[in-house]
Amino acid sequence: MQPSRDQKIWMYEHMVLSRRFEEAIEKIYLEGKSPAFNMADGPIPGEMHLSNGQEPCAVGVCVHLMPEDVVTATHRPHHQAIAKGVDLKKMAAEIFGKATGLSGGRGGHMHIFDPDVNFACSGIIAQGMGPAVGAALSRKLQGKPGVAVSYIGEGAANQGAFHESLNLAATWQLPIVFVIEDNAWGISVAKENSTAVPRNDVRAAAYGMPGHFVENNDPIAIFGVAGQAIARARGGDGPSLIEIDTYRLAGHFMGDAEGYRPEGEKDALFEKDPIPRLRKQMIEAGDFSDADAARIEQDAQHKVDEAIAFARESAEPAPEDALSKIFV
Ligand SMILES: Cc1ncc(C[n+]2csc(CCOP(=O)(O)OP(=O)(O)O)c2C)c(N)n1
Repeated sequence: MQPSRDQKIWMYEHMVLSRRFEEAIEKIYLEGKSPAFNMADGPIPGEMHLSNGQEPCAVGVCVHLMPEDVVTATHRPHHQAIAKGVDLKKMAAEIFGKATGLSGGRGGHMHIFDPDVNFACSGIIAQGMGPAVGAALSRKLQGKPGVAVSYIGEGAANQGAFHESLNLAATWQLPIVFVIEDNAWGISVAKENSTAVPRNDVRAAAYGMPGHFVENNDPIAIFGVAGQAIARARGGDGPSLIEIDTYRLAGHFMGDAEGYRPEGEKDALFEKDPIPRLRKQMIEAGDFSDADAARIEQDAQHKVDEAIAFARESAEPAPEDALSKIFV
């Protein structure tokens, strides 16, 4: 399955939008933090996990999704949220902890929740898998259209929730696709030190579902494999698992000294940055011109500037409102 020109342009637009958004967040995160990385200070409080480099995993899958489809994402959620169509202004405001944010500023960057586009994420790793299975089950039982996509990192694939979710999804033949973004590191722990098998796609066989592996962080290859898995789910043929070989260009979180990386790893990763790679590939294929690509990049920057301005100008939640929208 190959993407159309329009689909490739959509993927490029959303990869660039995600990258520009995170570049802005990365700069602002450091504002007013004293000492540096004091999580309580500055316009963006709390931890910050950037997904720079992992954008292909978001666009190659979400380009196939409809508004009624559900995505549950991880603690590193910006690329997935942007590809699922979460409102950028409300997401920025949520990250800034503002009253205009998606959850009134109560969730922050690890808890982006947007019922308008059926998107949720969590700071608890593998937490989204059970709710994604539930969303898929509800669609099946109610005879409604829609599939669920559950994103996790390769470290989270060792959680009990992973195995329980795959088992139920296969037992009930649910319309769901599990997507593992293998960025090689779970914080500072290399995959080979946490996981008994080199590739998680083989684990799918234990649950009687197809397992796929996509090499080289390639959005076009991800498009093909994800298209097949999502079509299978939509057609009532049950779940699939996809593991994607990807990489994060940043640390695990803002402030990570990254001493665990072998020397030269970072430089090598930047050399295969998927955004310039796709740009070059699309120009060579005649999908767009250099000027078209530049326009897309300017447009993304403009959207990001607007979203950041909205977040900065929005009011803080009122103190008397602190306990509203909180469920215990
Ligand atoms: C249940 C649970 N245990 C531990 C943590 C702490 N923690 C946060 S991120 C992380 C590593 C996650 O690695 P991976 O799933 O590979 O995702 P990545 O950070 O690489 O995107 C851990 C252990 C957590 N958030 N939730």
